[in-house]
Amino acid sequence: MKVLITGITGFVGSHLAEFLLSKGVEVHGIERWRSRTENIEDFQEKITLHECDIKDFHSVKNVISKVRPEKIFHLAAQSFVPTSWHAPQETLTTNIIGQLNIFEAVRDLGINPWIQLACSSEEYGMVLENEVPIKETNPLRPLSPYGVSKVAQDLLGYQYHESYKLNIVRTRAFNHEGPRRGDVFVTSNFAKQIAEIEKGIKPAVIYVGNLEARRDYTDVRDIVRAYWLSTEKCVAGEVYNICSGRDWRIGDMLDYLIGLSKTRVEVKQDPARMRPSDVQILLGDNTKFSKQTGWKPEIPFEKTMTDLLNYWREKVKKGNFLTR
Ligand code: A2R
Repeated sequence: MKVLITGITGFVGSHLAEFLLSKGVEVHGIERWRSRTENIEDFQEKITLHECDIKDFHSVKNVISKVRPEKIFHLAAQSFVPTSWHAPQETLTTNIIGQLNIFEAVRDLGINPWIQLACSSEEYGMVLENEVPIKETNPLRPLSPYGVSKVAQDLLGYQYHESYKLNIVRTRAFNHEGPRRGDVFVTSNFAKQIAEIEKGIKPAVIYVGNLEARRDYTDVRDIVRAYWLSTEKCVAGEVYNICSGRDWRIGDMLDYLIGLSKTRVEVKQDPARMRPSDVQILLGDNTKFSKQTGWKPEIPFEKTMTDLLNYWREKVKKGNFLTR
């Protein structure tokens, strides 16, 4: 089995690569010339990297033509919601046109690999109280350019399956966390701040945004197992929520992290960390995916948070500060 992972240098891609290597799969991935490779450095010699920017059709077609993968896990994206406010055009181009390039390359080459699309719970956007837990049939009311880009990726996947019978499976993952999460994401940002405070290199104050929002968290290692299963057991053209079905208030997640540390910290609101329009609750219903694949999350969120904090403690100890 030969697979291609776009976004292999990122948070999810690196975990997926490790998971697939453990199953004996031949793993290929794409990197850009200035990609940071620290997420994959522990196993880089076991994978094959190809230089490619998904915005460039020729580059995408070249790689797919060379690898001829049986499965493509399409994870490459501008993945950060707040950045999508500052750079909406870049977000839409990378996420939508980048994916279009993959579809068109596959069509041009006359191959039909399974293509898993990393769609997102951010597509649901504004969710009414009586709509939780959210099913796949819920209306999509995205509240950020990122959310809109993911709706477009999702629907483009649907359309290319319907029009050209491409073996596309769409997964809408809710929040996923764990070691290697970029420090712009809230769980990782809090964990990093705590590790820095413990080390004494930052005053004992944690800056926070909206603590009242509620999120459905799953460990990234459960998510990548789900992505694999989606290409093994799901129906092409269909869309599946991947989530734990349990929500956490962000403030409670922060209290849990602080409780893992012996250091006393003060929590302060930072207006710069509030989004122009935030999604108040994202709680998913994973029934469709669980029934189809037998998947359920195995790693408790408490372990995810502990592993994340330990990851940052290690990084801070080495003086190795990852930004994103
Ligand atoms: O920034 P890089 O060069 O390390 O690569 C990132 C890659 N990427 C691209 N690859 C090729 N051409 C591009 N134009 C391009 N733009 C970005 O996507 C990196 O390997 C990956 C993004 O990694 P993270 O930001 O860590 O995202 P994460 O959390 O792994 O999300 C994976 C997927 C995304 O589609 C999200 O939107 C979705 O799951 O939630």
